[in-house]
Amino acid sequence: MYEKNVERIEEIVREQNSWRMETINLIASENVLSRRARAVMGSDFCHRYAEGHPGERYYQGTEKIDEIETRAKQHLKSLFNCRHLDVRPVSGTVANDAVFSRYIRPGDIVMVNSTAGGGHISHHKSGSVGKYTSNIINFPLTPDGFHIDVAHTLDILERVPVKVLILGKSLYLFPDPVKELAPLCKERGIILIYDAAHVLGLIAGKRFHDPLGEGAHIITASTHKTFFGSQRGIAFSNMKDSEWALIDKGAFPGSSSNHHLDTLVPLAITAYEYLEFGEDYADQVIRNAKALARALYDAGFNVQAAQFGFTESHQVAVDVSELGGGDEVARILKDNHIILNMNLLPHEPLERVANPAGIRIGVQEMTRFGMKEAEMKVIAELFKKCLRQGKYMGDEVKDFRRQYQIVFYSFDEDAIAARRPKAVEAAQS
Ligand code: DSN
Repeated sequence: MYEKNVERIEEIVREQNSWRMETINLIASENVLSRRARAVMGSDFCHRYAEGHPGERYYQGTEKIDEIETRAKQHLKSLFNCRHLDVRPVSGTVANDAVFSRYIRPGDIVMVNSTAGGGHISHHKSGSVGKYTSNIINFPLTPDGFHIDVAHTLDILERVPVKVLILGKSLYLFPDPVKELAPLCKERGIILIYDAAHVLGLIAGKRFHDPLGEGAHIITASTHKTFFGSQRGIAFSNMKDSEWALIDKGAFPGSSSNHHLDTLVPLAITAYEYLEFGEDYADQVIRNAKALARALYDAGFNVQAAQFGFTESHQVAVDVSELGGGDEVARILKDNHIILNMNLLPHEPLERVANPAGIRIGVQEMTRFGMKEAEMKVIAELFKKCLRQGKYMGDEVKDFRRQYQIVFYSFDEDAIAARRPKAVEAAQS
């Protein structure tokens, strides 16, 4: 009786798979797995449990996942140059909760990036931090809105007994000031947490700043934004073993029991891809973001932070209020097969959240599909035709995107073949 419904679900998945390969995806929090990483999902591991740590499980039959988890941890630790790392949180928000629950008590004062300033929902009253305290204050921003005002922040920290700072955010153009704030945090015993969800792949590729090296106490992140892994979370630190034991308990049993082995397996593959290709990829991501920002600016768009070179990350922020606002613009672009999201800009009131002035653009996924600076110019031209000239460009977008189907920075066969120098190909034919 319900078989037709099953067929419809299967059909929707097929539709999604082919439609997404014909869109230009610029959602800043997404990325794609390589074919080889994706192919290991749906194995027997999708049925299994493995609480605890490799070799110290609460279930029998975990030897195989023990080896995979051990390898994933070992290589992620070397990428992030840290002593402790937990791969068990099943998302970035779960990683945040595992950590916040250890440090924040009722009444504690926590300082975060505001929502309009780009802060993540889990840092706020309605999210994870709000479960533990309601004393949440925002970092003051410089007039451009994309930087924390360091002098003002240090002044607040001198006067107000802040217990925890949470740096890192979701609208993230320039590195937050870890090295400027860490010395005072150390002196005062303030816990400096850095949420690297958006920029993990740039940190691993050594093309952003190094928040752990600069003095952050602990890093949390999701593993699927600029870092092109499966959808999971991690936490890592160089803290003392005795303190890490608390975080360990925060991850399990504090915020999860089984840790979804099916998505852990591709993450182990991604770690190897990153060790081999991460620096080249991160380099190209940042080049592409700068190139797209410049091309949009030259096409007449109100690209933010022009005076600072637009961006140092994978993101570009554009004020589109003169074109109807973020909601309207994101819808027009979607109708043309270009996918991104509306975004509050710094200094906008929260009431504008349903149609904010901004759009947020991330270039990491298109970079993984092999696009470079020249392609960013094409994308800016498509924006101009859709948004400034009111033309339907959907067919052109699809034709353009169909040329970029290989997932680069991977060990996929087609990526390897495409990288091979022409002379080698000629010699083999
Ligand atoms: N809110 C997501 C984003 O940045 O898109 C992250 O969880």
